[in-house]
Amino acid sequence: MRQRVKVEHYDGPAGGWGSVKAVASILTQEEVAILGSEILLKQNKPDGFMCVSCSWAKPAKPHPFEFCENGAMATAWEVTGKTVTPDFFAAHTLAELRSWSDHELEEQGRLTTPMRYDASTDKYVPVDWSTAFREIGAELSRLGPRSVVMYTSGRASLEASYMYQLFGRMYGTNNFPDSSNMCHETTSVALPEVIGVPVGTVLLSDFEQADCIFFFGHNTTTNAPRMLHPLQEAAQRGVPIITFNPLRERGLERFTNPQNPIQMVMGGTRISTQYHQVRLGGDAAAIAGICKAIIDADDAARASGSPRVVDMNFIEQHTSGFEEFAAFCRQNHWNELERVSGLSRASMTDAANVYMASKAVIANYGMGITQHRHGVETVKMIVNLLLLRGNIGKPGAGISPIRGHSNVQGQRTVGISEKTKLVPLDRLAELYDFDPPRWEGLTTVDACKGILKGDVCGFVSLGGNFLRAVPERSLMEPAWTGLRLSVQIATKLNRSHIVPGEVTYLLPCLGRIEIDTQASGPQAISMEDSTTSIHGSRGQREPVAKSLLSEVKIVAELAKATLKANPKLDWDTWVADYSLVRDAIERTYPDQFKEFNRRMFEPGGFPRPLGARERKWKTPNGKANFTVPTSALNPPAEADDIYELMTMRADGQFNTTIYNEDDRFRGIQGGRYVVLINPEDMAEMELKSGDFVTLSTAVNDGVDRSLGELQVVPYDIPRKSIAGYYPECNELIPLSHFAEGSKVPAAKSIPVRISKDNPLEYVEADEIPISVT
Ligand SMILES: Nc1nc2c(c(=O)[nH]1)N[C@H]1C(S)=C(S)[C@@H](COP(=O)(O)OP(=O)(O)OC[C@H]3O[C@@H](n4cnc5c(=O)[nH]c(N)nc54)[C@H](O)[C@@H]3O)O[C@H]1N2
Ligand SMILES: Nc1nc2c(c(=O)[nH]1)N[C@H]1C(S)=C(S)[C@@H](COP(=O)(O)OP(=O)(O)OC[C@H]3O[C@@H](n4cnc5c(=O)[nH]c(N)nc54)[C@H](O)[C@@H]3O)O[C@H]1N2
Ligand SMILES: [Mo]
Repeated sequence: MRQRVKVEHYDGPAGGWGSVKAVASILTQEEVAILGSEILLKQNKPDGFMCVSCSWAKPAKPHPFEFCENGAMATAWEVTGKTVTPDFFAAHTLAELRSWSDHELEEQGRLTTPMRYDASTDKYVPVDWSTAFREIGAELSRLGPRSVVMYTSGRASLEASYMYQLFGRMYGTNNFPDSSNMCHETTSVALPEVIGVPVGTVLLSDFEQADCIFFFGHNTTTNAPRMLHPLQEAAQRGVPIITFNPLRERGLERFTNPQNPIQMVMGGTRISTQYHQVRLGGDAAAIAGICKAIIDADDAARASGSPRVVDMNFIEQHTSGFEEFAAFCRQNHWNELERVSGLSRASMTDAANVYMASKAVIANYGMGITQHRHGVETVKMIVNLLLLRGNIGKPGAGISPIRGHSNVQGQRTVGISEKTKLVPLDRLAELYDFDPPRWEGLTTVDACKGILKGDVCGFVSLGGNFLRAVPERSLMEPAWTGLRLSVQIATKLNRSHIVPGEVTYLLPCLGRIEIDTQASGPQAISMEDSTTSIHGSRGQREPVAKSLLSEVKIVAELAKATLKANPKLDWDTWVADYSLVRDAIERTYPDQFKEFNRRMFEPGGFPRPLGARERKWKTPNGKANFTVPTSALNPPAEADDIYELMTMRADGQFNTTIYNEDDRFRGIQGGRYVVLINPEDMAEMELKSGDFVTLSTAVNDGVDRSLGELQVVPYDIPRKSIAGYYPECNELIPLSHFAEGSKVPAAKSIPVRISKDNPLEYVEADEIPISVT
């Protein structure tokens, strides 16, 4: 029996009084009212700590409160006074804990003590650190390195990540999937082929110079709220902001800066000047339409002898493939582009007209692009659009993939990758005198396949909640118990910890906001934001428990317990002084991390050099490449009864961490088992608001995937597109359903059928006052 969810239309802007109230309430909930608010003043400041929530850039001149509602929630969640002690584990079997919700598990507080699973009682029992390291080392030594996966979630520092990948490579594995494999890997695969870098090209300063900004598939409102500040400034300068999203996301419509009293009274700034509610997966077609309008205008200009619309100087000097792409644009038919994008020709032409009138354009995008079967080609379509008018490698312009986790991009930079070509293996071999493995490692999807087949026997997790974040839950959870070894390095209890393997350890670590004291004194760590800028971060708070170790220390001890001694590398001196790890990173990547230790606290961070930013294209042909999509532009399903489901984040969550059950800006409160459907589709299916339905995945591969008791919420969403929440809906995603080329699970386009449940009993949600009207 599920609690009935409360649905009310939210009319307020993003930010505003609602944000202030939400911050106050999370500080109270996590029992950090006084301390927490002091801590918040240090958030994202050059002398403070870098937020543990999103990866958005940190300005050189921060606001007095350089944090957002969601960043404050993430901070409170980490510095909470609540703790999970051995008594807690003595009181609950894992079977019992598996019946708890994601929220209930993490809400218990911070993990404090290393624990080992005891199968005879089905409980975790305390273990001392040295025994844990010794036993894990022995297990790893027995397992073949190819059968071990070393996962990373994008929060660990550059220092811990560099050491982790070095440990793994010395052990003999390249199996380094990380959360990026479920996230922006699509970007990391698409961009190198077309512009020669795996990351975005914009800097924060470009937002001040742009005269047009595009947004594809990102919910900035909750997932990178601080980005609303530069957007608001741009909007106030009159910069057109053109958004493509099936949902009308609040922050991309209106934003009130909660730090500005006048705005708080006046009601905020309009953000998007055009808002196009594209069909799920319809972006490639929408961009093809915009490009068609541009090429048509350019053809007309050429015919009449007027100045060209496309930037021919740039195209001739810097690119390849323009003529083929232009031919592709001419040959597409408007009625087909309209059908596939779900937009009118007029909408696509409106966007094209603004684009053509602009001199410096930024294109931002998020999971609404990367988590689709054709995600790689859609990213390349965004690049095509930018290249037409030379909008890469000049001030105010560029491509801006908005990364997820606060250091996910940086981890890839320092060698966490299953793709050997992205890692300087020769350099590592030379520096540390060993033979790194040369075979390609496992992606997240391949790691899951290996676990299902029994080829993967050991799983080490540096943070994250792998089992809850991946597709195919109904097969993955039973298979997980077949692991010989599961080692979970974590701050908070989650589902991946309570589905045990044969030998299972739960190792609690310091969070980024905590003071990390080693032999040489308190240590700083570093990370890279979405705009390739590197920032130092210093812990501010005494650790919640004395027994916690830092991630750097845990990785070093695991390495020492597993590997033979290496005269070129002394793990203990690195642990004693993290600046030595940064020196090692600099030696490995001398161009990227020049004078790392000296520069790491520069206000605004120091940007890594990036070829594409200087129009140096490190592609095989030395050019920026226009590409023609090889697949059809992702047309909708033929069958009438198949809907496309996207699984998305709510306001009250950070990935699998569920702070609360509300999605404030979408007006949904008190529950997450909902499905958002267009009212006309509802009428056709004879569904009423509040009915309960079951979704079943429409893939015929012999596996039955369905999820019932989802409450129907009528919503302004294109027809045949529906929406539910991640991670609740993850069991509907087949493992084989991923982006071609990048293997990112296609979590935004799951083909499903909808059937009505029998009338259910339900309870009303508690009366929760709606925060802003
Ligand atoms: N507070 C908070 N911050 C976070 C996170 C969090 O969970 N909470 N997660 C972090 C992480 S790891 C990541 S990767 C990012 C995720 O941030 P987002 O990239 O915003 O991810 P989602 O919330 O999944 O939302 C995807 C957005 O894409 C839209 N969308 C879905 N399908 C399509 C489509 O086909 N076309 C278009 N144009 N739009 C589409 C959805 O309506 C939604 O607005 O945020 C990071 N920041
Ligand atoms: N259906 C669907 N599935 C998705 C997505 C989607 O949009 N839809 N999004 C995908 C995306 S973009 C991502 S990035 C992945 C996220 O996948 P993960 O990164 O694996 O998951 P998180 O929920 O971010 O991990 C939360 C856990 O990290 C641990 N943790 C937090 N801070 C620290 C720390 O400082 N150190 C350590 N060691 N541990 C810490 C805590 O124990 C917490 O429970 O999920 C993916 N899965
Ligand atoms: Mo992500």
